[in-house]
Amino acid sequence: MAGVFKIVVTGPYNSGKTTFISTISEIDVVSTERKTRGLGGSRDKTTVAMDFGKITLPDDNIIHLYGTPGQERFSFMWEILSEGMLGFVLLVDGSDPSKFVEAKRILDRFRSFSQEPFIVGMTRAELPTCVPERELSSFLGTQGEARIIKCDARKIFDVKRTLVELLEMVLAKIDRMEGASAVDVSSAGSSKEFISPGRLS
Ligand SMILES: Nc1nc2c(ncn2[C@@H]2O[C@H](COP(=O)(O)OP(=O)(O)OP(=O)(O)O)[C@@H](O)[C@H]2O)c(=O)[nH]1
Ligand SMILES: [Mg+2]
Repeated sequence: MAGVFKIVVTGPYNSGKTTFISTISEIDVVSTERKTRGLGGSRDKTTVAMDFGKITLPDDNIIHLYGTPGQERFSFMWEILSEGMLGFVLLVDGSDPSKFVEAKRILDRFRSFSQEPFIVGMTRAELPTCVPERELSSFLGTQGEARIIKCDARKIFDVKRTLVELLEMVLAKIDRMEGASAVDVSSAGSSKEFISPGRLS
């Protein structure tokens, strides 16, 4: 029996969330982009509610990808979109340290309502102003908890690698839960047989 698994992609304004989902989604991304108002820069569109994309694995299992809006004023959507997710990707523009405070604020909010695994994808890593991964990791306080990997949201190889690493963390968590027999893992355990990261590659 096929399953549907949900992954959320979040991060500050302009970090690459919509691009990440569009790069890998097999359907045209269902997007709620609207014209930017007074945010500066050369962009003309920003996500105001959500993005939605879909990946069907060869065995008919499906991953649903939900992208959050980046702007704080739409943050009421974050928890709604995260309901039932297996894990999340936090995308951060590594070339713009002025966005790191916002990235940490988003991460803290997500941790306040979710204990699911997450991975940090550092976008714009090819730019000379990009900081080393360890600098972002220490700013976010994620050392030992979550990996940071360079991820150009425009490149399918990078997007796949990020999702595969996250799914491996999800599987490791399910393994730990199964090890702790006192915990009820009935739903998570049944997920495990489906979400083999190898099926993404
Ligand atoms: N140079 C470079 N550009 C990138 C990279 N990743 C994403 N982008 C670009 O970043 C821009 C913004 O991407 P979006 O996907 O719209 O960002 P977003 O996070 O959805 O933005 P909001 O919805 O407004 O929060 C796009 O032009 C992408 O092509 C990267 O690794 N390097
Ligand atoms: Mg967007």
